[in-house]
Amino acid sequence: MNASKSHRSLGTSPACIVLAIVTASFSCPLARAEPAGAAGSPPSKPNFIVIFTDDQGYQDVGCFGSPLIKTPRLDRMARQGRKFTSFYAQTVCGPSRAALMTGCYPLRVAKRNNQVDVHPYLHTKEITIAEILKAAGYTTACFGKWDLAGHTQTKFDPQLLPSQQGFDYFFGTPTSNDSVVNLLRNDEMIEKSADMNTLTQRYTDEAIEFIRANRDKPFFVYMPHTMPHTRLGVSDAFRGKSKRGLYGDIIEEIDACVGRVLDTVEELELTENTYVVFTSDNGPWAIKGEHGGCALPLRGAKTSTWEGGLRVPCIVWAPGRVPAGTVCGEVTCTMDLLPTLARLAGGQVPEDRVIDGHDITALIHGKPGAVGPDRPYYYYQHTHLQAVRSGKWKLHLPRPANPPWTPNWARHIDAKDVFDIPTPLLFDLETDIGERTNVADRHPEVVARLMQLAEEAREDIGDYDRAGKNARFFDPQPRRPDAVKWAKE
Ligand SMILES: [Ca+2]
Repeated sequence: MNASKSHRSLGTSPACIVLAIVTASFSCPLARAEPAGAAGSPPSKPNFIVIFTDDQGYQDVGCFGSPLIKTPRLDRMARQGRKFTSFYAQTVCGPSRAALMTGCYPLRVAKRNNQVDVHPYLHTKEITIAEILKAAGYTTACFGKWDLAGHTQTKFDPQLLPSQQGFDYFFGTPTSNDSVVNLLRNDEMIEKSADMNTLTQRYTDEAIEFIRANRDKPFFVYMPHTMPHTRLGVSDAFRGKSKRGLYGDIIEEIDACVGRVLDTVEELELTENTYVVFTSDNGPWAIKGEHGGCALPLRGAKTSTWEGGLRVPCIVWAPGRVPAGTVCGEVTCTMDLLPTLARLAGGQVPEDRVIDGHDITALIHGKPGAVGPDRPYYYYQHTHLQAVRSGKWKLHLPRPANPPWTPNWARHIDAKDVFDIPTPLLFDLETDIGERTNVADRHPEVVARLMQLAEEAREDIGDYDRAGKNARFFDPQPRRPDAVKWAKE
């Protein structure tokens, strides 16, 4: 009998956006402090569901302030769970997935042939969150957009698909929907040019089917939605229904699909043994106008290292474990999920390599007095370190408006957010979340401290013109030829 069936049912309401990790009981020493199952039930590991939308802006959830988009399920998820308001992803799709999968800055992780493409070819010798959970006894599945085997719908590397990176099951697409979406089941192409209007529901259908089939064993379900990345598509049931155009329709459909997942968790009586996490891979593609999202009150958008580029909405739901209706403003990030889920699962975080993420279990569980990890947060745009955050302070490093060593990202954001930065800019994010008032002149000691932190990152992780000493290279080819090129100039 499923141990979770003896757990108290949560009630009737489904949640909002959830990254759900379903937990059962733990057998490892680290987990002994966790709540035990009901009397007589064997310990079990929690389940995890991570829902990762594409290009959804910081404001594009009702409970994160959207004035027009209705997200009743995500809002309820937040009322039953915990909002994270200083949660960071990366500035674009591929690197953001590399960070989530490995718990590391994208520039640190190994790529095929040591090349740093804009969208990584994630090396199979990297250890993914799925591999860690699989080794801990989990059944693992990915439903949606992978984007770590090549940013192409046809010429991707089959050796780098989810099946080679720790996932038992895959239903989804190799990369973004810029052109078409081809669908794979495991390693087999099953459908070309799929109807994008159907994707949100189809990924959800398949994920729910998987959850039902695996309800009696610990599972990790990763749902990287294709939407709301353009080209936009929505089912007829949601088309024209929102007050925010097609983009709003799509968010409202995603919201409903999050609700379907949460309803399934509740129906299967897995509520008290599942963590659901909902978040986005980067900021909104604002230049798409009505087809893009919104990051207000943050500055900037997707591709930029302004807050709007990579600070994303995040909700964690696990009734009975995560305190209902609470908010955490500590600096947290997608990289933290790997060590956190590993801890909750009784899994092993790799010890033979640097992992940037921290275990934020205490923050997720709302442990009294818990504070964020003592670490700086680094803002990379592709290979370029552009800013650093420490506590409430964020420092933008000097740089040209559109550095020649990165892609032409400037065309992706509002022109007023693109300018030369000849001297460091310092912002107090607690009082100035929109990064409007440069206070560098008033706090030279803070500027100096953050400049030093940036230098440490350059040495450790790297920058556009140097390979970091702890960046990983597993192949015989030259290391970071792009860095060699720019270091010479
Ligand atoms: Ca994206």
